[in-house]
Amino acid sequence: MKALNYCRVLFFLIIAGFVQMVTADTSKPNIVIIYGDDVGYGDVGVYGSKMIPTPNIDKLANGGIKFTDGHCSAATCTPSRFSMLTGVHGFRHGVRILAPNAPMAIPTDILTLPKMLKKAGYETAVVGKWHLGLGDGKTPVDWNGEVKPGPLELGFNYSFLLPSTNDRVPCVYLENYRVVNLDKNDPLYVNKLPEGATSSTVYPDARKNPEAMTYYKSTHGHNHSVINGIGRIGTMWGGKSALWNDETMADEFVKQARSYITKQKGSDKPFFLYFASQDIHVPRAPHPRFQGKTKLGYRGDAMVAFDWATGEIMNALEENGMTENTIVIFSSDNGPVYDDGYDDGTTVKTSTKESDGGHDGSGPYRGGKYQIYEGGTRVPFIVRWPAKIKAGQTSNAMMSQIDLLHSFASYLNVDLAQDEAIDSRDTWKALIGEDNVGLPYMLQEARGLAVRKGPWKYIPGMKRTKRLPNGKKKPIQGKAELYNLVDDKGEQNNLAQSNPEVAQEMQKLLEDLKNSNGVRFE
Ligand code: NG6
Ligand code: CA
Repeated sequence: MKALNYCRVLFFLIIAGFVQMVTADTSKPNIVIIYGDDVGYGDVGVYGSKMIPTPNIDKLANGGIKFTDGHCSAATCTPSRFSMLTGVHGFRHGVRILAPNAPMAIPTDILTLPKMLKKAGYETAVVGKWHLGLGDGKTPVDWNGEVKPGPLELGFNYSFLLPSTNDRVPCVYLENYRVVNLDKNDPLYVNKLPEGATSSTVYPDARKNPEAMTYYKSTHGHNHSVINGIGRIGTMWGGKSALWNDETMADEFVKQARSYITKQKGSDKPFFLYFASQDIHVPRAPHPRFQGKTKLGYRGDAMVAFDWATGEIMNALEENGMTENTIVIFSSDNGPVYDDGYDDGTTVKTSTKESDGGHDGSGPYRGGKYQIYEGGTRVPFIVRWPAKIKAGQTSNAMMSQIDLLHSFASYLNVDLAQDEAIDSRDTWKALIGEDNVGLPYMLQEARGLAVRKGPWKYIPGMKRTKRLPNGKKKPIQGKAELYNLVDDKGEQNNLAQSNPEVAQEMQKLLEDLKNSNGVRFE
């Protein structure tokens, strides 16, 4: 009898699994982007990290494709996110790292990734770090009323945000248009108290009260309002009941993402979730259960927390029977940084040898966050989609996040107008492992631009000013740099002098791309 029941259950499970397989509509997969903040190429196990355990991210990579030449479009946050969500390079819109309370960087009348996906019938949501500005810039944002325009005007149906960065005010969560848990009697103001306004809560100013920084001290910058014992960029008043807790931020975002995923179960629409973790950006404040999990201080421990969060998203998909037909993309907004303004005990890289207590967040690449070298934009780039993508692949195709918009549009048959997503190209085949070349050329953005084509990487000489002993400033023209990344992945041997034709050709390509405003440049 028992055996018979067992057989029945087994039979039922096989049929249920089969039904799920045949009903999964691979023409409209769910899409989840898991986006890290300042996570470098070498911070992930499958990319070579030995000192930070990342079993969940490794599992994701082993279940799909690990790209070794995958890039964010810029070496800092705002332009990278801008490009991923619009398919347009940040420099075309003058996009830089945004200050607290900055207005929206993305105009509401241009195409975005979530708007395009909505056209294809998707439900769309963003959970996590925003840092793309809020409000129209004409009237100051009213943090006590409806905060808009924001992600909902850019095509997201739902948003749960850390409005700027975790080192900038306001230190509150924003759900759709409203600050979460805000007490009307303690209104929230950012950067400026409106005339006549008072606020019951005033936070210490780190410049006058450095002793208020009890969590750890800021080593440079980050010295305005002190919130939760941590100095922040910018001043805020009020909103005490709404303050986030830095140590539970990862838990909060996971909770929101889980709840969103679970709500999609049974829906006849596919969904897109942009999950943007604050880890491992400063101030790194991993939950105590992650503290001490690595020998690398809070930076390494925050990476362990991010790995946990990644695992939780994967578990949520699994629990809802969505693993098979969800494309999960894992990446980061820029390369690694060690000391980014907080005295959090992160060991500055001195050696890449574990025995020396070293860890190289850029892996074998030169430079990191803010820099034009490969370490600034070459980041972990993982794609998994069990229904279509064979597990266990490594691809050396040159890829950029800026191309996701066009690639998805082409798979989902959404037409793009000539003036939409102009820098985004269709790399769909490479994305699913059917082409291992990827992009023929690629722009990289930091303070200036660089261009890659074939084996070559070209960085034009930057104009700088030099201070002379007499105090006067003299403009100097920096040297152009040309590297052959096939022979020299660490960008050590500048070949610009010995290969002037190649350098010239690359300079021309860069100029052409830069000047191709308004028209799609294929
Ligand atoms: C810098 C901050 C840095 C970080 C960065 C933005 C100082 C001294 N440094 O201005 O801590 O917040 O901006 O990082 O203020 S990003 O990943 O969002 O681009
Ligand atoms: Ca970042």
